[in-house]
Amino acid sequence: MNEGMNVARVALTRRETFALGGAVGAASLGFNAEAQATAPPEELSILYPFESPTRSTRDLSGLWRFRLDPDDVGEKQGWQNGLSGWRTIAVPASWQELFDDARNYVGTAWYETEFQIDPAWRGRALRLRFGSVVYRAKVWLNGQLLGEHMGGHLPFVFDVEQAARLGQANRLTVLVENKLKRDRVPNNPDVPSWQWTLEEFPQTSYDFFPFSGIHRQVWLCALPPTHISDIAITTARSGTTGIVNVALTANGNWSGQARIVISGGGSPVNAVVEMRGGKGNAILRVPNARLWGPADPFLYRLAATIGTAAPIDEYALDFGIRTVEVSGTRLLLNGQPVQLRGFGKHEDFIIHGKGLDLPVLVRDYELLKWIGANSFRTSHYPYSEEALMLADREGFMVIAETPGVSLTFSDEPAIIEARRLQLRQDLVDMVRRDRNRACVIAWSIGNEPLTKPFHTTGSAPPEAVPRGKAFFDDIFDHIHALDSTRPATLVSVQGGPPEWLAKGDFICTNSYDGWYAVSARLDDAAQVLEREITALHARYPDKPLMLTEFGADAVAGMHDDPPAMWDEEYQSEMILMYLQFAAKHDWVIGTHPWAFADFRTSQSTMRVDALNFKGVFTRDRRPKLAAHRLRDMWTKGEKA
Ligand code: GCB
Repeated sequence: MNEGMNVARVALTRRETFALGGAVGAASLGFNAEAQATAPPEELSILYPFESPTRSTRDLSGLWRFRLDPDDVGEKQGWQNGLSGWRTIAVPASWQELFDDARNYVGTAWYETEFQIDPAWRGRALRLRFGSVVYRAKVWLNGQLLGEHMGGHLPFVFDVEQAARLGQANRLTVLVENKLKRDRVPNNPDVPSWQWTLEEFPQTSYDFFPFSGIHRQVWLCALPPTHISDIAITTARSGTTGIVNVALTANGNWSGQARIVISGGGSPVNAVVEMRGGKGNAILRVPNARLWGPADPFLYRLAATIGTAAPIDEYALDFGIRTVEVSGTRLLLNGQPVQLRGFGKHEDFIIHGKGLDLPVLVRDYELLKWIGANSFRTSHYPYSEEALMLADREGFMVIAETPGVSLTFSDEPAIIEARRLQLRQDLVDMVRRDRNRACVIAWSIGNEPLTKPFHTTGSAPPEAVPRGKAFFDDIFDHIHALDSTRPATLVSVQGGPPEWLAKGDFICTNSYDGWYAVSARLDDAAQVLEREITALHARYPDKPLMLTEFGADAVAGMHDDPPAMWDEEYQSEMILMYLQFAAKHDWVIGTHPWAFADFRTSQSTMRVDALNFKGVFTRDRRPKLAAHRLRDMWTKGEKA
């Protein structure tokens, strides 16, 4: 197969919706009319690469070769055929925290590694699965182009059967590029209209560092040629019985018998599924179901097998039985009202940047339990699959957010359309990846959209508000169509156009009275807060409201009395002020102080040491005063 054909095949596979519809997709993926005319092949499976008796997987993480390409000459010079002048990098990790000369670099970089493939894998479906590459990835195996992927934080897969060499060394090359552009999600302004007092370096439209690189594992997977390619589990209750609805997909339009076994509770529950054209459904009833929730995050195991006599493929995963719904101004888990207590977080840590860091993950959940939190939001992008698996086990209720942070609506329609197509594809991938997680109790389609980039001069065009409304109405329709079993929301910013929230199932707002507004005067801030949030509630009186962000920067170790901005006492007082507000209103369904821990952001006059200090833990996870105060309240079960 020649290189051109490979591009079309794989790119269509993963990005078909996005690419066929959009200027960005078509241009960036190098489509031609011929490629579009062929029928798109089947979507490759993005199921997490668990092993089973029929499946083998290898994590290719480790020490790779790395080279910056600031002039974008690598491809022309054939770096995909062998990288010279390289240094060593760790995968997964962000390059900015590793190399001083790349500290603020967001352009093109090349990665290369070599690995062997077991000759016994001949005849199996070979897949290469990337957990997250930020932002654009172009991938070659043994010099053969496999395809491209746009967008960070979500997995993508290539079929490598043609390019792989079994029993020999294989060279994997990845071009990674994270230029901050207007037509991406998140978008960045490339206009030189920054307010001089608010200049940032690197200039982003959002407040976290644009970490770049291969951020999660790269897996090589060997599957049976006919395999289970997707499983969608939804759960309901009828009395004490758990109703488990399973939709099974197999590749190649396979028809035949499948079996599902749910175990882990009392006696196993079985179903036989007749698959037709690659699809099959079963409804299983689990008597006396042990419902998943923060107090008892019980997980069942679902094992699916296709094939009648000898199994053709087996795949198993853990899942929880639970219901989640919005009822009036309440959020109900298993029919009972819940209050969400926790934080907005970041995937961010010293040296690793946004690279998957399992010890930090375990530590963070330990601290969430210590402080009495029951929930968090994956601000401002989808977190690793491991983060959600562990949240399932530990019983944290998660609001899972897209990478749609600080989207703006002052650009020309074609640019906004490119973002809409990217965000729609992100939603498809996020829902496919995470829908079986009990911990995901809601989707957030984005955080703090604005009519124009926050730090720029000039005003937004009058069309910005209606454009944003059409955009978010469409995205809400899309998420509701993809998953009708979870509420969806959009996290607004203090004063953001409230009409953009109209189709959300609950209202989320970030508010910084006492910090960015009414600075230093907490008594006055409390009144403004009361006025603003009750006005937002009055606009949507039939929906619950959640305070998804509020807080103050505090430099650990800085103290004063009376409290003053930047000291630990002030941060603590400001957070308590918001909790007191929440306690007065039964339509407030949750409070997530911003943020869990201090995190890296761009350099600016607003951010000492290029860190956002609103964490109640430091970046290395030591508690500030606010963490102790929250623990006092939350572990006593006070509404907050
Ligand atoms: C916000 C953003 C968050 C920022 C925070 C802040 O509203 O959602 O990403 O980090 O404010 O500290 O300014």
